[in-house]
Amino acid sequence: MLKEIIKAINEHDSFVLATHFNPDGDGAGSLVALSAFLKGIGKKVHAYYTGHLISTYNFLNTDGDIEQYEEAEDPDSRIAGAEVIMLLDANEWSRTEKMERPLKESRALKLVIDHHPIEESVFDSTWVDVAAASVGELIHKLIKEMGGGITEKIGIALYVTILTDTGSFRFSNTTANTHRIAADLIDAGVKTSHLYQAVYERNPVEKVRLLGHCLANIHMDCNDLMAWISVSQETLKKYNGALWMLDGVVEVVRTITEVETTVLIAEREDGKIKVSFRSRDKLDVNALARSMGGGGHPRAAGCKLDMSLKDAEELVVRKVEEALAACK
Ligand SMILES: [Mn+2]
Repeated sequence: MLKEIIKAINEHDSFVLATHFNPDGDGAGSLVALSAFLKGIGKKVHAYYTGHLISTYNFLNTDGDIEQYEEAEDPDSRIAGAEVIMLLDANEWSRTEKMERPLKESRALKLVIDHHPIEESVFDSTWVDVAAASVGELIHKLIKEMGGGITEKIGIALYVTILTDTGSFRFSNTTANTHRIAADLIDAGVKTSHLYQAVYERNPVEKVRLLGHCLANIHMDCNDLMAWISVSQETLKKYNGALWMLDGVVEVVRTITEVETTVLIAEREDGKIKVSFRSRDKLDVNALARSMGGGGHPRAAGCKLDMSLKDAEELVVRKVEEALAACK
């Protein structure tokens, strides 16, 4: 609960913050905002992520507030020595991939701030609010509760968490409170159109060309209730692209009138298959992803499969077919 998070902050001095592998705008923005807030009240903070922070979000990290785990200086001893560890925008250690072991083994107090449904908590305290559109909304509440101010850096980082996790205030997770928080951030000086451009209009041409390829190769299934795209490493190489460039593709596909579910099936560099599910308003894709070892939100979820791209396509289409039949 929030109270326990505040107590932990008041009673301790050294913090390690972490988020999920390949942080998105919410993961990265939440790390930056919370670490700036904690540093501002005199705490020692290290914030780490694994995987790749896409260059889009570099502008959030000009002061190096968040560090790539493998490139950071001695992160394991900092994790081991921290008094408090906070996991943001995730509620399973495995979502941190290579950081899982050091985080688990640390004797720090372990807290979670998240908005994904949680199955079973292995943490000392969790503050999970599935009604929050972004974890940044929760960080905003935490800062306000503790009497903190919204500095320029915190305001920008929090606004990015909301912008990205609500698809610019378009997704069904957008609430009146989301807009109230956004208004507060604007009052604090956030320049909205500038941030919109920084996040959405800094695409390398390869990403836009790859999007063109994806849109030209949409598969329709389940009586047109399902639209899916499959992208191999070979295709990524052909377009000089990378996996992160597929971010946002499923949301474009979901705009097709009759479609309830859209799925992106993509081959990672290590041969594993990344699957992203989106649904419009019926199918619980969190439950669907969980049945394949993943998870997320009811309208946006994902999983990782250890099989060939072809096998993954067959499995996913069959699973979606079953799930759609069950929810009719
Ligand atoms: Mn999030």
